[in-house]
This record gives sequence, C-alpha cells and structure tokens, in this order.
Amino acid sequence: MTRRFYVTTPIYYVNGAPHIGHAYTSIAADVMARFHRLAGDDVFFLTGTDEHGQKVEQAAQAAGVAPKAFVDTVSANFRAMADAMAISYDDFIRTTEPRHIASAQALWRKVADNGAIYLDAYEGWYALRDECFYGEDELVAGPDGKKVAPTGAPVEWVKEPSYFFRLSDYQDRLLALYEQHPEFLGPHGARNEIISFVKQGLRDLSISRTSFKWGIPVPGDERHVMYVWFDALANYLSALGYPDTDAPRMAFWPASLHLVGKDIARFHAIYWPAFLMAAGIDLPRKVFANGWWTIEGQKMSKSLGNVIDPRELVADFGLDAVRFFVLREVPFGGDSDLSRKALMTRNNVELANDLGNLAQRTLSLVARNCGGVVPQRRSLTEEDQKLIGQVAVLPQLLAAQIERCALTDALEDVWKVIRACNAYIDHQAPWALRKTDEARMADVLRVLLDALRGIATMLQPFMPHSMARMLDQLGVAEDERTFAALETPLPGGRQLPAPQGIFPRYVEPEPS
Ligand code: ME8
Repeated sequence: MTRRFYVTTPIYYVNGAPHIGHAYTSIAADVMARFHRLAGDDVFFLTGTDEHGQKVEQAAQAAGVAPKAFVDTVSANFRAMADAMAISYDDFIRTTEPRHIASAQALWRKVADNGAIYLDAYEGWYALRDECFYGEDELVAGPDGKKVAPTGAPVEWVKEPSYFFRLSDYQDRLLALYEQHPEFLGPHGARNEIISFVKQGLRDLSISRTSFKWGIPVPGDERHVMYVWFDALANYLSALGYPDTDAPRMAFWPASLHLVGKDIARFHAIYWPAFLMAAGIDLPRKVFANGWWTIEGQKMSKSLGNVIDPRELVADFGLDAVRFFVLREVPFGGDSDLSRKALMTRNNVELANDLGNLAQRTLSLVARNCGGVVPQRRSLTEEDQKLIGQVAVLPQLLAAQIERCALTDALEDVWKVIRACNAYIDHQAPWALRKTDEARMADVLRVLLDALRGIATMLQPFMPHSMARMLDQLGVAEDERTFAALETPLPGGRQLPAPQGIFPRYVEPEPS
C-alpha cells in the first residue's frame, strides 16, 4: 500500500524580503518531500505565505502601498525564492486567498460551536514582531532596562475587546499528548521547553483583534479580525480543502510533519493541537523545529544590513552547494553560523574533492579504458562485496534518519560510503590494473559505477540538479532513479556520455 506523506513549511510573513533563514526550513522540507517521493510514497508538500496581521499591515503602510498590492508583490517574491531553491512544493497557499479565508472561518465556527471560544476583553502585553501575547512573568529586561519579550522583541500594552480560546482547558490533554507520543515534538530541546512552559500553566488565549482591520473577519462579528496565528495555522487544513471532508486532498490529513523554526514551536506544539482538539480534528503526527542561523557570527537583521538572500549565495556557489551546506554544517535542529568561508570549505572538501573527484576519476577511467561503456557485472571479491553492501543498506539507513528528521546524519551516512569508495579506488588502483589485469580493472570500475549510482540516487533529495547530472553521466535512465530501482543492477554495455565535472572548486575572488 502506498503511504501518504504530508509535509509543510511555515507560511512566511510577507513583511519583508525572503532570506536564507526562510530558505533553510523550505530546503529541509523539500528534502523530506523528495525523499518520500523517491521511496514511492504519495506526497503532498505545502508552503506559502502568511499575509494578514498588524505587522504586515504596518509594513505595507511603511512602503506606502495598499496592503493587498503589497502582499501580492512580496508573496510573489517568496514564491520566486522557493522556485529558485528548487523547492518542489505541490501547492503554495496564500492566506489572502478566498479558499483560505472561508476555511479559517469554518474552523473558527467549529471551535466556537464546540464551546471553546468566548468574548471578553484583553489587557496585557503584545509583541508585534513576534505577533505574540506574553504574560507579565515571561518578560525580561531589555538593553535599556525596558521590559521586552523573551525573544528580545519590544512589547506594547494592549487593551481591547477580544474573543478568547479556552486554552487553559487543554493543559492536561496537551501534556498527555507529549507524554504518550514522544515523537510528536522534536528535537529534544524544543520538546523540553514546551513541556515546561505548558506545565507552568496555560492562560486562555486572545484570538481576535479590533484595533486594526487587516485580517480575516471573525464569523458573526465583523468588528473583530482573527488573531493572525489562528488564521495562519489554519493554512495546513485550508490547502487540503477543509471543511469539505470529501475533498480528495483531505486524505492527506493528519499532516505527517510540520517543519518549523524553533521560534514558532510554541504556536505549533501548543496552540495548533489545542485548536484541533477543540474542533475535534485529528492531530498532526509530528512537529519538528529547526535551529537558528546567524550570519558571520551575528544575528541577521535589516538594521545590521546582513540579511542574506539565498539567491546571492546560489549565484556564487551554485544551488546544490548551498542546499548541501545548510543541511550538512550542523546537526539538523541545532543552531549554526553561516559564513562564506565555511561554505567554501564544505564545497571544496566534500563536494569537489570527496564526491566530485570520485565521480570524475571513475568516469574518466571508464571513458579512457573501457571506451565509455559500462562493464558487465561479474564475480565480486570480498572487498567489492563489502563496498556494494554498504551502498545497498543506504535506502534503509536513510529512511530511518529521515523519519527522525536527522538530515545531517543522513548525509553523514552517505559520506561514510563516499569515503569508503575513495579508499577503495586508491587501494584497487584501477589505473595501474590496466597494464596488469584489464578484466579486474573493468570489475573495479563496475563496482565504483554501481556505488556511485547508489550514492547519487540517495543524494537526489538533497542536491536534485547535480545528482540528475551525475545520474545522466552514469547512464541511469529517468525511470531507474527511485530507491526501489536500485535493487536492479544496470545492464552492462551501456554507452556513457563524455564525463564532465559536476562540482567546481570555489576560489574566493581577490578583493578589488
Ligand atoms: O513566523 N534561522 O513567519 P516568518 C533559521 N508567519 N530559520 C529561520 C531564520 C533563521 N535565522 N529566520 C527565519 C512566521 N527562519 C509565521 C509562521 S506558520 C503557520 C506561520 C525560518 O516569516 C524558520 O522556519 O517569521 C522560522 O520559523 C520561519 O522562518 C519564520 O518565518
């Protein structure tokens, strides 16, 4: 039976241009989606933009543009960024679309009909930057002694009529969820943080605003617009066609994985399951929070002028080198720093040297010494078998790593095999065998071609373009690139195209 896999990225705020942080979560989700497709699963991959709320409204005002025109432009930029990063989304949801608005309102009605919403007045702190309400006890002293949110965001005192969600009713059920389904929330640090936050007690949550207009009207009370997080979280259902339970896409619910940044774990691991419980809807299977990137040691911020558009990095290093770097540099879930130097080193050492040279050496030997024809697979020595065995277990090994969102470990598993191949080629020295034992040379090259095919197949989700090129050079047809196809060895005798380098070494240009 085909398994369904539904993976989401956060929907990004359209208050500014997309940057490498946004690209990061999308790249990770893309790897998951591509991996599951190659494993033969039925995949639905959703991304999009979060376009309502005061923060976006103010950004439009600052730009001197009407909100709708503003969000149209910025959302298009996010979509262009996703396309430039080869994010293979199946749908791109915008919260200003009628389909989303109707769906979020239906979810509200359902929660209200079940008695989980009441009208009162909110008086307390709000951080516009985080679009988050904070309790007095959560605030910390800022640099100038003023109270700020725990994230450092400025807070303002808000007092307005508001609808409330009975979040306090869900504390025990949420704790039971984390306890009974430890896989629901990861990584460990985020899980612990959320559990201790919930254990401290949950207050009812203000879920509507009256002091501005840029939002989805609350059904039945148009003086209020929905709190942007109620609106935004609903995207994961609206894109499937909720509340139409007959919509074909609804078969993808519950979501397999919401991938988010650690900044928004609270919204996904507390508010979202509580809203769903209140609506009587099944809960997502997993929420996983990625860590945070700094740039050359500093927080990315407009005022520091160090916000990196991933497309600039792609122009310098190539798309796949950037995708590889962000997932390889730090265990997925942890924080890390992005520097051009680190990117260059990864590219040169692991892509150009380890993998690129291995492919280039093997393919040029085949071109030169075998007329560019794939040798027949014949009997294998113990050493050959060992290497082929290491390749053969990769699909299984990686599936387990992907299941636990261990993307970096998955890459490390592949790199172990690449290193083993490099040791093998050095030890077997097929260039020397040419003169002494041509048949053995052909066997060794065949083993290497098979290993490279396995490696390139497994790396497709991470580096789709360069691995497609590598598979072309290895003579692997389009329909032979799935994980299942690896079980059938390529027939010998195929003519390969002339080998071409795949990963150029990067040399930092001299400062002018
Ligand atoms: O929070 N390092 O949108 P947002 C790593 N609209 N990841 C980063 C990052 C960084 N420096 N900066 C951003 C929102 N991200 C809401 C989401 S979902 C229903 C609504 C990534 O535009 C990370 O995934 O502020 C983070 O959670 C997301 O971008 C925040 O995007």
